[in-house]
Amino acid sequence: MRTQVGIIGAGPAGLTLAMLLEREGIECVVLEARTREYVEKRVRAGLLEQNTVDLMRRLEVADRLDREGLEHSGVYLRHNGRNHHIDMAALTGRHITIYGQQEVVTDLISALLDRGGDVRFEVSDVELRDIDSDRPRITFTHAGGEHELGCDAIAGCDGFHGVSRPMIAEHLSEYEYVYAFGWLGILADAAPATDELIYAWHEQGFALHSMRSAQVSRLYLQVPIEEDIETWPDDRIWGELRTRLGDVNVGPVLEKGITPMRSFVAQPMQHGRLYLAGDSAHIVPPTGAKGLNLAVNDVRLLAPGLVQLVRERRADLLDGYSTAALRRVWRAQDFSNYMTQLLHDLGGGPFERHLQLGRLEYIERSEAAARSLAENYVGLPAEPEF
Ligand code: RFL
Ligand code: PHB
Repeated sequence: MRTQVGIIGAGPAGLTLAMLLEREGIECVVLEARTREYVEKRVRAGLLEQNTVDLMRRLEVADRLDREGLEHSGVYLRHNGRNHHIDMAALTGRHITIYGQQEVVTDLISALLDRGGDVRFEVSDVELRDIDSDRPRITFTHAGGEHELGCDAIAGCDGFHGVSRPMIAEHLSEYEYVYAFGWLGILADAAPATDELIYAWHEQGFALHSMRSAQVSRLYLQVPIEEDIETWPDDRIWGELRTRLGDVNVGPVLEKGITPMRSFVAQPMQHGRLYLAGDSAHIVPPTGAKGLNLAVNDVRLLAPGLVQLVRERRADLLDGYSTAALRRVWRAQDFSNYMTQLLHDLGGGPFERHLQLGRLEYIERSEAAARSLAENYVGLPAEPEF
């Protein structure tokens, strides 16, 4: 088999890249380890930056997003029992949109398949070969048979635990910070008790009130790292959410899980004819809501380079890919780390906690401080695509 671009992973990065290439008439094949059903149900991110929404509109995959997405103008920061509204639309002129990652993934898959795109689910034994040459290959198993896919370039969009990054690890520098806590997240069949997201500082730890629709809430609690989910029956979760967030509406828990928190960057995001995008190259703690948005931005910058390589057999745009993408990655790393350190119990004792309260009050009192937070949260304007 031959194609022009081989894409590993059908998450937001891989699927958005496939759409960008499809629109330019570039052939690609997406190889995904999981089933279609699994990737369309995997509950993860929920907050889209304006840049991400704009790109989905440009790709003409935003009909449902425009109908069902909840456009928000800001968030609340909560401490000492009161909510303070940060009006991000007023401060930046830009909005944020709540729309589940699995909905984005579902929309992208159906648009790709409608347009004759080639997405293979349930592939295994994926191996990348000859990436130092102009004829890289991917070997994999699918539907019981062994296959080989030759291509001009490979996009490693296979997430943090994928096979792409380890392939080129010896050529990369890796930077990592692991936090001493995680997030216990639930999806609940209960109307959100708030009109905008609430990010709460609390003596007992951070909590976040998010949502997926007018009927479904998404809620998170800071918990110690390696906490056993079995020690968190629903009653305990609701009790703790009420303590940290004030009023919450209780309902059946549809999903629950614990996510570790990590900051990670591998750079450069390319070697030979392999280009990394999204979580395969970088992870941010979810407090800044940046992971999905960064993944989408990476491939926005990668696509023109791949188009040039296929059409003109030149790689000057691709050569600049990593540098261009990393600019936003490090900005998002700093912001995500800042939001995490502002709101969580970091274990440093009362002095540290008072500093956090001092910072929160500064954001409440200073428009400059609020604007700085807001422009990072909604996302700085997209960098030009070469
Ligand atoms: P993904 O989504 O992990 O997709 C990678 C895909 O590759 C497949 N795969 C393979 N396929 C073939 N062969 C292999 N060997 C493979 N190995 C892996 C996987 O099955 C998968 O389908 O990476 P991508 O596309 O880079 O997208 C990144 C985002 O998923 C991630 O950054 C966000 O979910 C992070 N995140 C958030 N981001 C936001 O922008 N806003 C948020 O509000 C937000 N909240 C969150 C989050 C992540 C969370 N968790 C669970 C990690 C909240 C949480 C709780
Ligand atoms: C979510 O809705 O899942 C969500 C929202 C904001 C975040 C993280 C997660 O910062």
